[in-house]
Amino acid sequence: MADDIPESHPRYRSLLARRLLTEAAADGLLAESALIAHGRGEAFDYLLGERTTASAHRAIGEATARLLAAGSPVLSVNGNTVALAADQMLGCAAVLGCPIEVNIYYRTPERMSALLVRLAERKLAVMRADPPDGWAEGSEAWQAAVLAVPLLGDAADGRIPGLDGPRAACSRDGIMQADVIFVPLEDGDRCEALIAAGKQVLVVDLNPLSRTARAATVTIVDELTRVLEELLPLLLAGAGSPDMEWDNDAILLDALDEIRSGAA
Ligand code: PTJ
Repeated sequence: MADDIPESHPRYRSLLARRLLTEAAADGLLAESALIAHGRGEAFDYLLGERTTASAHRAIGEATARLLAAGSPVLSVNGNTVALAADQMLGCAAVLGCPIEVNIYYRTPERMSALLVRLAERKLAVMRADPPDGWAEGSEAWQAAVLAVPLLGDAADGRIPGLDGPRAACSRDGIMQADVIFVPLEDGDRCEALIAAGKQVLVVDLNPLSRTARAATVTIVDELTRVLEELLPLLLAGAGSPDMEWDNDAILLDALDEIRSGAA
């Protein structure tokens, strides 16, 4: 797919992400503004030093604990997330035994169907691959766990209360009934509506000033693929209990401090 980008290139990860996104755009998976959203993310990542900060590590740990403690977790994916990290999201869903719901802001039947087809294809690839380090139950159990991941979103038989139009559509068996939702690159309105509906919303957003970052229960201010590299092993290892005193504002202030000190 991106064989012509040498791994030794100092900007390998950035070039790879751009390649994955431009290919996904050509395949009809992405919203028209997806590359603008990615560019904004890249700019914040530059300012954060393109690394997972100490407070982001803490937020990833908290998200892990909340996902593992959830009664009914759901991983919500949009176009950018499928393009960048379909395999990692499927791995996390397999470990958690939970659904993945395609829930996109710019909803069209064509994109919904293209994203679900892509996830189904990647599901077969992840099944055939070796289980991740830390999966102790062997290959057959891994294949069964990946196979069992429900891919939701098509039915749109639920609605997120307090939102109008297609962006309110969701799945009754997914987001509608979930208590904890992990949703990278969420829209601010929808994040607020999910919180108002009593759900815990765990987001990944490189912009610590966004409405999503400020509204979420737990905000991981970090780049999505870096987050997932850390989240999967933590889910496999198990984690402590959720912190009932979790101070999300402190995480956002810390990210802003990181940006200020890096720029100084
Ligand atoms: O697939 P759809 O229809 O749901 O549309 C997806 C996009 C991303 C186009 C849509 O949700 C959108 O317009 O998003 P925004 O409002 O531009 O917000 C995207 C946020 O994600 C910005 O704050 C970016 O900084 C951040 N972001 C972008 N890429 C990454 C990221 N955060 C973490 N990791 C990334 N790779």
